[in-house]
Amino acid sequence: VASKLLVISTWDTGLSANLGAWKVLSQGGRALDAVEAGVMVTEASQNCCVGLGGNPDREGIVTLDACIMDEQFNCGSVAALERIKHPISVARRVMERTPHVMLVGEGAQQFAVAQGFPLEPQKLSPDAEKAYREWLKTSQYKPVVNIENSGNRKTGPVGGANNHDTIAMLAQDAQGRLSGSCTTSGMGFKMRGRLGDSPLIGSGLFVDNAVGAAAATGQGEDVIRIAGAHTVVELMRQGMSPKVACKAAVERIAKIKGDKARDIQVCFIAVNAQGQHGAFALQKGFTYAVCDASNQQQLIQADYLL
Ligand code: SD4
Repeated sequence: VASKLLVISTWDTGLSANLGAWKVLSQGGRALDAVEAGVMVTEASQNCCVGLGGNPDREGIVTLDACIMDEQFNCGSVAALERIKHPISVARRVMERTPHVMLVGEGAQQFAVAQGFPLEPQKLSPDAEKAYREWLKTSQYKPVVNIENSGNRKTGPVGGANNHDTIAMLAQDAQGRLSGSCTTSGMGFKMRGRLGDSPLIGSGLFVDNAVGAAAATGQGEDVIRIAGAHTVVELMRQGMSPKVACKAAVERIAKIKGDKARDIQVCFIAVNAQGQHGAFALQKGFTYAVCDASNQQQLIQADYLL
């Protein structure tokens, strides 16, 4: 069976990221190169939840998390990385040029600089600066559901603007190779040192070429609790479709959270080895972007549980 060229990614800004990935895929490139190039588009944009334009931690410092995984279980990850524009590319270097899978904090930054990545100024974007000042007034840690698709960093969904994103991306190339990437500034105003699911292989991202690939976005703590992306892939291995597997993982989290499920958002996207894709979210408002030969620009409203 000829494999299906495909790239899918989270939230509305997945559309422009997918185009970046599609350039690679449509020229016969490798899925791994596509998922790196794709999310670099989002990392370079001024965005509330990805890259150096993202919201800072409670101390006012932007710390970035990213990971990448290919079709042969090679994987690389960086976490709590500061002042580097493209954490996804550093994650790939960790994968390809070190004996390790994960580098964090200062060590990750030293490695990035040694690899030739420029150290950017430690400075908040104007939007992040504003959001941080606003946050300091109450200093309350309260994640906003669907802030990624909101036009407003502070108050959450307002519809319309849709200019924010935390991005996870999955792709299949012409040779049937699956790869995935995930990159984020993490939950805004997190405790210093906090990591979410996004840099964790098996939680934010997992790829098993024989079965499929999955990735997560939303409240990282609750994705980690069930090793989310790995769970979705294992459910596909048991025969579930991508969407049904995503739904089962969301249901597992909802059951654990009980009444508190309404306070959070978690979302999964998945692709199987046959090139079928699907997604599911805990709450309304999660979108994912799909790009394939027939639909170069498709944004899908994911179904949800609550
Ligand atoms: C985190 N999962 O740091 C990330 C945040 C996210 O869309 O995905 N937001 O918990």
